[in-house]
Amino acid sequence: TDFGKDKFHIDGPEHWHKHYPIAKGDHQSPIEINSKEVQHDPSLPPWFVGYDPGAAKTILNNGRTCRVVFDDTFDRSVVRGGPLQGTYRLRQFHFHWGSSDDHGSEHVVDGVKYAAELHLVHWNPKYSNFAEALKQPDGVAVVGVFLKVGKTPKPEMKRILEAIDNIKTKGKEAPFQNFDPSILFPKSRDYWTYHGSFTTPPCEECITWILLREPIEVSPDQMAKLRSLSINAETEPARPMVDNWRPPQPLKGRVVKASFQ
Ligand code: SG4
Ligand code: ZN
Repeated sequence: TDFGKDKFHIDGPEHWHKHYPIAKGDHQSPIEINSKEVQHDPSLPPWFVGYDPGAAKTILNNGRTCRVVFDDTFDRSVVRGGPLQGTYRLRQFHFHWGSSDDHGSEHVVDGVKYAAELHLVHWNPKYSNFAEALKQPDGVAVVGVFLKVGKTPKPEMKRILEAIDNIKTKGKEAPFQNFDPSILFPKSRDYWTYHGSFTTPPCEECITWILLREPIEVSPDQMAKLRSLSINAETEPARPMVDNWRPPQPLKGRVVKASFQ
């Protein structure tokens, strides 16, 4: 794969900077969160989403992840509050995961790698479109949710995991409608926030990260279902889609803020 474990692979994260110099920039993601070094900021407001289930459009396998895409032609599904100025529009969500339960997340918390990480990608509509937004330091907001493996399946994951059967191989896309992704959130709205980047090339430094402290729990079967996706096209030899995470990048003096004590 292009990611995580194969760090010395010719296309791996260690090599991205040769084509995308910003991959060695000062605001790269993911990072390791060290809870002893984060700064509690009592002035950080709570964050809110208003997601319209009707904005969900399709689910697709792009050979790197599975992604659910939303209509973002107007302020239909938005996140606001927290560290953000104004509202940001939901464009898509996707997951990162590992080949086994002991790794797979991109952000690492006090040395803990979760089995997977959900990213909900939103853009700032004060810029004319997504492509313009990702050239701006305040262009994009990603809400990150950790997935850990436990006994209890997360029923809210069911529709996504069922849809996976229709997009097993690279390039497949299927309708995915009437879905409000806020059903995937944990109970607590506590978060860490910092300024960072996309975790795939070109790794633009345009993201306000809102990382939720509380992980959601999924069952081993549910994790296995994610790993049943393939990075190959239908006619090619089977290669599982696993370890599509980038490892933590240097903090370079950034201070992570916490909304909670
Ligand atoms: C995944 O590869 C998504 O499929 C990409 O979405 C996304 O890139 C990329 O992750 C990086 O996003 O939240 N992990 S991340 O930093 O959203 C973009 C698409 O390629 C630009 C559309
Ligand atoms: Zn991501």
